[in-house]
Amino acid sequence: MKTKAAILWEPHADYVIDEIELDAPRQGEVLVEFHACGMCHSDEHLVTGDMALPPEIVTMLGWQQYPIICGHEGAGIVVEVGPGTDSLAVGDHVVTSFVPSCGKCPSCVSGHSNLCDLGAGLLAGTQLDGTFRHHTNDGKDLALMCCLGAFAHHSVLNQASLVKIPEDVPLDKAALVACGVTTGWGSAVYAAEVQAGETVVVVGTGGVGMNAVQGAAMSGARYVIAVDPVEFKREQAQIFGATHTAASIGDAAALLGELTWGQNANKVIVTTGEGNPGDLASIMALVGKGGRCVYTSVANMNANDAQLNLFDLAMQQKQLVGTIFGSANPRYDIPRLLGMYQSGKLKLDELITNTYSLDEINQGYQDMRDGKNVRGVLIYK
Ligand code: CXF
Ligand code: ZN
Repeated sequence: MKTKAAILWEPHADYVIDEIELDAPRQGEVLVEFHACGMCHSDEHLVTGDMALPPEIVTMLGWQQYPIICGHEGAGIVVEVGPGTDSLAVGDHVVTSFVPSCGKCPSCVSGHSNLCDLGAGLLAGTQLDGTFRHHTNDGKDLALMCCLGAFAHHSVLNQASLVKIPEDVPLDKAALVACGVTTGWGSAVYAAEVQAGETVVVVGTGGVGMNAVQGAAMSGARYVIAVDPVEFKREQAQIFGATHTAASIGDAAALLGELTWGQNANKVIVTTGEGNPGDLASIMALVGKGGRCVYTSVANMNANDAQLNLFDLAMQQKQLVGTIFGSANPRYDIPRLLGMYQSGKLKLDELITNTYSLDEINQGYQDMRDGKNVRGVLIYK
């Protein structure tokens, strides 16, 4: 079939909106008609090249990175099922999961499906079986971000990459929980294990960080300090439960010192759109004795050097932990978070600053770069 997609032909380029050819779903796959897709900062790493592998590695592995269809925060409806699909049916409402869950590997069966073994293929560009379903009209294969490709009106995806959701949740709100909400909220609740009365700093309050603020406040933190250079985001953070705001890490350090009489933060959660290895030392200085820094941001995948005072790390018994997908279990936590939204306990409506059509995707990403959006959402239907 034909559908419409935003194609990124190479790093540092605009998305090109074009008609594409989509194959029928194969074993365990479904055709999804997307209704909405959030515009996460992680897609931007394909544009900046931060997530670009060296070309010789890509060739050696038989992978493809460009041209690619990005988009990993999608929500839609199943319109066709392929053979052997046992967990989804036509008409099911679904959101994407940017890490698939096979349900069988050691990570999945031990309750860490954000680390599913199928994640090994996230950068391959293909579907999970190593082949392509998406092609240009003149027959060139198109890669997919995280096996998804939600910057398109339709995609063919493996059932392991989809989570069924209740039909009464609006799909534009549901899309947010596919990545940003779950990643941010889980960073606070699971990875940081924020406890009642704690002092929490969230560095970077975009579509992920705003939900770390929300998760920390929900966990009973006494102080939640939102750090962002953009005034609009500092204002918005207060809607999600920030008790204080700071424009920079330096300002946050001064504020923390006053609020805690020098004890500093129990938890620091790093959710900047891009991870900057040069910031690590100043971020770790915000962490108090016995405290924990949770690193959620995506940094350049080829950057290996970061500054860290190892004496301070050991002597103050600090922890530095990474997290993917907020250490959540997509198939458990996505419906759980949507249930909390339906009961009025989780804010989703307030996260959407602007909506765009697929044709307006480049404007939407420019608005993100300009700090105008907590989350921009593409609406297809
Ligand atoms: C990212 C993590 C790296 C792969 C793409 C998705 N997470 C959230 O945006
Ligand atoms: Zn994302």
